[in-house]
Parts: sequence; structure tokens; C-alpha cells
Amino acid sequence: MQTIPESIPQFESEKKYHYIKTSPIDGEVVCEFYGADENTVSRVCEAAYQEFLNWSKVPPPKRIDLLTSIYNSILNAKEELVDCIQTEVGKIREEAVGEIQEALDIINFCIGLCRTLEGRIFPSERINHFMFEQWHPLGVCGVITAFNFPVAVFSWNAFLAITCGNSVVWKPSELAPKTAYTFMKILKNECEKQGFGNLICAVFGGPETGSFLVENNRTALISATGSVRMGSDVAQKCAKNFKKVILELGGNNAVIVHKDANLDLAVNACFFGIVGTSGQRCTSIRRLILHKDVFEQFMDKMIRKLEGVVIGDPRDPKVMMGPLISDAAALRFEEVVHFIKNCTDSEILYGGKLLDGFPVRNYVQPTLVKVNTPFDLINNETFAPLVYCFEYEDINDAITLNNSVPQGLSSAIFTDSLQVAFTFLGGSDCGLANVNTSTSGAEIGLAFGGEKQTGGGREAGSDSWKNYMRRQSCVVNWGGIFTLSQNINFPS
Ligand code: UN1
Repeated sequence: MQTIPESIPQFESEKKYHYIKTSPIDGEVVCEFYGADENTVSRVCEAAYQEFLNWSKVPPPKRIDLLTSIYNSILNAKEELVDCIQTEVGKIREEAVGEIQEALDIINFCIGLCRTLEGRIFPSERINHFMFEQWHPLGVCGVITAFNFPVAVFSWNAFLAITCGNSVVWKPSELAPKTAYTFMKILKNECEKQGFGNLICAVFGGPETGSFLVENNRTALISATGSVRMGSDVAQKCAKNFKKVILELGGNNAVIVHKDANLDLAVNACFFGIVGTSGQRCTSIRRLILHKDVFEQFMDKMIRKLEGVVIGDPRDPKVMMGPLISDAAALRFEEVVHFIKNCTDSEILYGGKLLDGFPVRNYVQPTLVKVNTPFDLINNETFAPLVYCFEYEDINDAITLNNSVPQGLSSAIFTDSLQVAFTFLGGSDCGLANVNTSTSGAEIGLAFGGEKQTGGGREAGSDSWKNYMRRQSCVVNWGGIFTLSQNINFPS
């Protein structure tokens, strides 16, 4: 059995928290590891801090060299990484390859950013004064990631962070340690070659290791992806020390299909939103809000497509949907379906079953539930391909329903009416709002993140880089005469 070290750089820890990672595909053991203890986390953070002092002095355009060599080495290791993601997370090949592409895309973006990290100039009310903003790195950025995008979401954070002159300590999910370790080896090797060996570090382990990272006094920022409960805990711990946070927590994403929508387009897009990554993206569709005139037609088409979904070992090229990540996830799916069937005014239109004939019980059917009377559980995200379906008449009611959950990550509408589309864009309270495309599958070019319980963070494109830097407001008096603002004429 492969044993993964507790940290990179490697330090000896107390062998207290033991983890065995098994594949969601067949339960085979992938690797084992011990969680990094407080002492190890603090030594790793110190090493990252020392490297930050070196790296932050490298002019941003010169950082391109390292980013380019990392880009090339990821490209060379693509097959190895795809293999890890498939075995460890259960993604089909197409999606695992897409995840590596997402990492490469953000590096491309960062390479451009190295020459465009800009500050603004503002007019001063004082004569011969020059006012501008500049941005400085923060220090060590702690990055906590979930199992579902073990490479891409870390990449959004880590590459922006180093582009901005920071160093990084990663606490990957205990459900995807081997992918993280394989990725780290590539990064470490490239960083070492350029003389910045501890620029990107890692600590392996579960929630306890995550807490040590959050509470370590060397981390200046924590970017965390995962559950609302975890995010709330991270936010409270960071608030105590005024540490910066970027949170990307639960989604409860809805798609509205209006009566004038191109239904084939809507069905095709929603199909991926439901089935893709076995419903385990934070952007996956959790709710379908369908106009009453198209409800039946949409459902007929969707159910026909769902009947054709080949579920199984994601390494088989015919398979379209792999397993859920764990037995616990399958159990949760089963409990929710049981509750829906027995305790709610709703009906299962499709699916609802765990599949037999596999070595583990992680394989579930994509499931559509028609909700007649809403119930509390709809407010919680079941991280599985389970979708609550609603009917509406008035577009304003549909938007109200979109906004009625505590989370606010992604939203979408299908319509051919400009008026309806812009009414929706103005009305959705989510961080992401799409017209005629689904809630999942965002490009890296825009800022990614959501509101309310999703945590308010923004990662990836646009000006998200500002979250990894501190702003400095600068005034230079170049005239040789002291002048006060607000017209104050102070007696001297
Ligand atoms: C996530 O699930 O945490 O928009 C990220 C998407 C992907 C990223 C998902 N590009 O579906």
C-alpha cells in the first residue's frame, strides 16, 4: 500500500490521525496516510513564510518563468493526473481531462496577469499631489479544498496566490490525497528547479489538520472550499485574528425554464448539470423551476435522456456517470430519498435507487423529484444527482423561488425573451447567473463564487486576484509645499 507523507516539505509528526483512502469505484485501497499534527503544520507554514520573503521580491513579469514551467510539466503529467482523479474521485475520463484543462487555463490567465497586475491613479484635491493604489502580496495563503475538483479548484487559488507574490500551503481533501500528492510532486519539482522549493507546500489530513492551518499565525489568508458548516467554522476562527478569508461553500443551484425556451437546448444543458460529475459539482443543478406550459414536455425529454445514462466504472469509455465519492454519500442519498417518499407531498418522477451489481454501493440513479408542497430539506444540498422540480406560472414567482434557499452560488434561465432574461439577471441573488446555459461548467475567465451561505468569496478570473493581495493607498506630495485636504488652513 502506498503511504503518502504527512506534509511537503516532509516533517515527522505524531502518528495520531490515520487515514486509509479507498477508491469509490470498487473499494480498493488507494493509499494511506497520517494527518499532519499541529507541530508539522506550523513547521510547514514557517517554511512557506521564509520562501514568501524570497519569492515576493521577484518582479511579477519574472514570475512567468515558473508559471510556464509548471504549465508544461502539468501537460506532460496529464495522463498520470487523469488516472489519479478517475481512481480516487470516480470521474469519467472526459471530465478528468477537463479538470486538468481548467488548471492549465488558470495558469494561462495568471501568465497574462503577471504583466497586468495594475493599480489605479486618482486625481488629488491638493495641488502637486499624486494619488495612486498599489497592491502587495499578503504572505502565506492557506488553501483548503474539497474532493470534487482536487486539481482545478486548488489551481485557481494557488496560481493566483503565487502570481500575486504569496506562498501557499495546501490542505487537500482527505478523500483525494493521492491526486494532491501527485500534483504536489510536479509543482515542488518545478519550484525547486527555480530556487523556490517551499513556494507551494502541503499538509495532508482531515478537519483537524485544516484547523491547525487556519489557526496558524503565519497564514495571512485562508481560502476554503467545502461545506457550509466547515466554512462557518473557518470564518469564525479567521475573524478572531482578522485573517482574510475566501469561502466557496454550498450551492443549491436552480435552473428556470421559461415557456418560450428552446427546449432541446435546455434539456441538453440541464442533462450535464444533473449527471455531470455524478451531481457532485458545487455548481450542479439541485432545482428545476419549469413553466407549467413546458413542464411535461421538458420532463419527457429529460427522462428519456436519463434512461440512456450508462452508470458504472468511469474508466470504461461507455460510462457517462461514475459513483458517488463514498459510502456515506450514498447513505445520505438513500436517507433523503426515503424521507421524500415517506414524509413529503412530492413524487419521484425518475430514479431514486441505489444500483446493485457493483462491489460498493456508491452507484445511484440520477433522480428527479416533483415537489408539490415545499419542505425544509430542499434548503440543504444533497451532494448527489438529486433534483427537486417545481412548476410556475409567473416569472417573478420563479425568481422568488430561485432566491428562496439559504445558498447563492449559481443560477440559470432558458428563454428566448430579452426582457425575461434581463429580469432574471437583475433578480437572481446568486454570484453566477446564466442565460441559455446551465449552472455548471463555468470558465475561469470570470470571477467564481456565490452569495449568502455560499460564503461571498470570489476565485479564478476577472479581478479575483485582488483577494490575494493587500491594497495600499499612496499619496506623494511632489511640490515641496505642505497643503492640507478639505481646504483646512491650519495656523502655523
Ligand atoms: C466546484 O464544484 O467546486 O463551474 C467547482 C464548474 C467548474 C468548477 C466547479 N468549472 O462546474
